[in-house]
Amino acid sequence: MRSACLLASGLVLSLLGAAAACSDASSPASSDDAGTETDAPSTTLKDSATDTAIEDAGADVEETPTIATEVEPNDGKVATQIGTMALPGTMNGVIDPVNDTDIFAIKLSPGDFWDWTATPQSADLAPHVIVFDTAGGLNPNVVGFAGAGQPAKLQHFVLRTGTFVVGMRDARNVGADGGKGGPTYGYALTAKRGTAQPVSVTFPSTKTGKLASVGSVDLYTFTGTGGKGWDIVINAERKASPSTLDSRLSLFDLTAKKAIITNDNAAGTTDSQIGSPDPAPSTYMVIVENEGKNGADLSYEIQFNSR
Ligand SMILES: [Ca+2]
Ligand SMILES: [Ca+2]
Ligand SMILES: [Ca+2]
Repeated sequence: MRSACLLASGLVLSLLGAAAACSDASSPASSDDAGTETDAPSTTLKDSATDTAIEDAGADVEETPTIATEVEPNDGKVATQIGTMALPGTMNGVIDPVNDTDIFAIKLSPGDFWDWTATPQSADLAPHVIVFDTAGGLNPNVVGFAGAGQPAKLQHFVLRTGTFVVGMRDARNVGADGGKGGPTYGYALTAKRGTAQPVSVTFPSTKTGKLASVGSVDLYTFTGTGGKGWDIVINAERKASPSTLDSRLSLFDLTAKKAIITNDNAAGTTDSQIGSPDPAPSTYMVIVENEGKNGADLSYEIQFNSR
């Protein structure tokens, strides 16, 4: 049901709800052109204390990382209480007092690939980082987390325009007031441009893979399918030796710089599947993500099937 997938529009609802990404389970790839996207009005969220001169640096401009320190209140409960983080860069903050949330507006563009790392400053913090679209569009939430004292990794291939924020919490406070936080719960949250290194595939073929962490993605790329319709199928829960990966699968047109489709779950499974009867000839990126919380075994098989 599509409506159940849309993110709540309120910041707090979006954050706490961590709603599932939108599924267009059986739609052909050519049909997903929902017109709900808007450019992020970032200037309305600007925090002068952390503003910098390189806010609008594009990929073709040399980007100097910005180092900043959070300014409270930034819990995101109202729109004026959101910080700003310039990318690439590092935000230094503290989960303090207990159950603190730190929310920063960020500017992302379709086709961007960002590597996030949330490094705790002591063994107290179990870092949890989330990037989501407060406009309630079709961008799925992306999440990375780690145990106390360990760095949390998050890779984010940006699918669509949106009004994005990044949020920091203690993982044990997510979904409930876990009572974690205090002056020793400091973190350094860093965003760098990642280097997409997709595996080239042709149809038909089958690959196996394993995400490096709960917040990691795997990337595949293909150019055209010889005019044939196709299906891309993940088997994780359904593979002979089931894994704990709860996959999400997206398709992005690298030539048009445009997201085509995202699927969380095919019918009757947490595995994902996308397809098209009449693909446009172009070069595509296939993004395999994890939407689950169980990182015990993130292995999977991915089939690239011709119709
Ligand atoms: Ca804080
Ligand atoms: Ca805060
Ligand atoms: Ca899934």
